[in-house]
Amino acid sequence: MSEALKREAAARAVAEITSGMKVGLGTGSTARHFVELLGERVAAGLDIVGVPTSEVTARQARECGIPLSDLDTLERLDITVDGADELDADLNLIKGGGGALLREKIVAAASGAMIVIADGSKVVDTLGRFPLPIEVNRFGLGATRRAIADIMAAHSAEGALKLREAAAGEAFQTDGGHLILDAFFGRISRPEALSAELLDIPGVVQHGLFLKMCRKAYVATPNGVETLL
Ligand code: ABF
Repeated sequence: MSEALKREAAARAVAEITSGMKVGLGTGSTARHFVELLGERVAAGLDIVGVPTSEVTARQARECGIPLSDLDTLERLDITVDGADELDADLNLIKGGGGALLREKIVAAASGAMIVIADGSKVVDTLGRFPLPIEVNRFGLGATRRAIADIMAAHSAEGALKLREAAAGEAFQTDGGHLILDAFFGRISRPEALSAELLDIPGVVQHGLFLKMCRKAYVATPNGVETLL
């Protein structure tokens, strides 16, 4: 999908931001358009404060002149705008392809509303074509892997469970110092049950299923930006 179309979707989200708002700033290429366009509005006088969902986004936001704070100071936000790897008709999401799912979920959960901006290729009938990112503690990785693999089997997963690498032979590390296992389900027919079962595993920190958190999506398509509610 063209960057121009993604930027158009981001512009629709920016239009919802008003002075006085505390705004969660998402991660990824589409969220970057949001940060850049929001920065232009801040330069024109919009009075907001942002909370980034990753170190990458924090750098982008500073470059764009957006005043930043954090969730220790603010506790609650008005709105979060973020990208997604998949979204279904119920606006349930898979996120975490960029490795920021934990802070993204913390920020989204602290927000009064979450808006997703994405290109049309992210819309699916059933979640799971995109591998589900699972953020895990380094301690006891073998036991955690086994527990997740057992759950994948119980959910008829079609594929493997892979440790995400930053480079050949080097494990990717999240901002929080954890690792990510990518679980290739193929399709996830019972996302609520899967979410609860994964979170029951002690070594699982968080996963990329964002269920009932998003209330609106601006989706870029060749025919223009569609609004999903
Ligand atoms: C981030 O946005 C991640 O959760 C997700 O993987 C990514 C999608 O990136 P893009 O907008 O570049 O497709 O929030």
